[in-house]
Amino acid sequence: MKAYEVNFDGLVGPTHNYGGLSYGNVASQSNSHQGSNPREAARQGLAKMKALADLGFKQGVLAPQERPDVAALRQLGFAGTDAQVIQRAAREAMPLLVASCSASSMWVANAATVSPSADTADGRVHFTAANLNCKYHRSIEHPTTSRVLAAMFGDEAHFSHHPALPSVAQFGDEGAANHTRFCRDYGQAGVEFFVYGRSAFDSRYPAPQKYPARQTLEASQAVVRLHGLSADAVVYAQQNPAVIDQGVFHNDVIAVGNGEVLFYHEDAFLDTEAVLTELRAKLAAKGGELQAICVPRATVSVEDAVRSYLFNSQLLSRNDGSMLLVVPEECRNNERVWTYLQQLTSLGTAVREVQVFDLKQSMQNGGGPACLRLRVALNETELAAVNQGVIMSAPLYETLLQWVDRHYRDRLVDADLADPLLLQECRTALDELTQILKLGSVYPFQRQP
Ligand code: SUG
Repeated sequence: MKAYEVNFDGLVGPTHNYGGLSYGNVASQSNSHQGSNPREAARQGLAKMKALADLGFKQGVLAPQERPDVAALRQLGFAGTDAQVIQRAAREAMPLLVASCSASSMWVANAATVSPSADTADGRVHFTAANLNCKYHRSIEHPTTSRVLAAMFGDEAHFSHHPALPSVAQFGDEGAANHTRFCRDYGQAGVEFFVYGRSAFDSRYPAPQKYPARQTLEASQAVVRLHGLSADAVVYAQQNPAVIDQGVFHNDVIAVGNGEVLFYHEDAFLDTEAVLTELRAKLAAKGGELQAICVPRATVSVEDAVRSYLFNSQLLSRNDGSMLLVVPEECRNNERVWTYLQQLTSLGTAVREVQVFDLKQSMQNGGGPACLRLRVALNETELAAVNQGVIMSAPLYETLLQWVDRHYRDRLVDADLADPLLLQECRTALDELTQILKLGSVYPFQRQP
């Protein structure tokens, strides 16, 4: 049966702002408290979805979350009406209000880890929502993420959903941003590659000195067990702690894979040779041949990789077997990276074309093309079982564009987050969105008695 990789892109929410909330994420830190443009951010994301759908790639959309998260603020002791909760938080603990307003759910590569049915013991597609427990503003995402994923992939004959792992640092889980699947064909059994930053229970593993390692080995192992993956189809690799300390907070900032191709920076992993040997052997046992494309540090430094987000690109398979690399505009603005990219397409690898997208609003918070999408490999039957309301089409694109223009502000600064009207605007917008995408009642405000 034919199978596809479907990219579900996170729709940027109406409170998109630059909160400076992610220590260890260079862009988030350096653009802290600048004014943002939520409308532009959502439009940039939609333009990428539309362009890729027009090129024939299967494309879906993942809804944003209710923000400000008033329930989260109540849990922290702010009481009264919703407006009073927001205003009290603004007066007494602005950083908490900012965190409760983050539109960070747009980076859906962190929403969950997904294993296709060809890899799992029970032949269903498995999803584990990521606890994202390293950052408070992200740790509040997973309950709604789980409801949205269940509303999109509701058919239990084909889809199995696991709640987030225990929300403690020892099981820190950042979802698909640290997970890559290699295969010969999307419908065939493949090899799942789990990259972790540290071990929580074994002090023999080195750890970064400066910035946090968000993903633990133990979290990745738990996901492997939950999804029913067999040992011959799994490879673990430790991310190089030195690159985490240079701002590589997720593996998808330094490597990307698709099909039989791994595109990675020379400094991405610890013990790279052993990792490649294991990947090559396990993929070969599944009938595939690993194509490892290494970018040497002498050509592109880690600093250039972090600035340009060269590796936070989407590697997309075209019908003729070649691949398209989708990169952010920042790659064109970096001379060394752009020179490299111009050579890449003629190196004789599967990568034949590079397309550039302007995603500046998201990039300024450290979210490039790959952060904005969750990949779900589906066969034709599974694809037909997905809630069709979330599959991108020309009419859906037009509807969403008009919806954004109707409801989103074009400028947001910290002071605006204290405006209770913003909460009403968001709820009105999201209520309408759940009807457009046919999601049912997934948001807390829709579920209150
Ligand atoms: O978790 N930024 C996100 C960016 C996530 C990128 N995702 C992947 N690499 N897959 C993060 O650090 C910044 C929010 C702020 O500062 O307002 C933020 O959460």
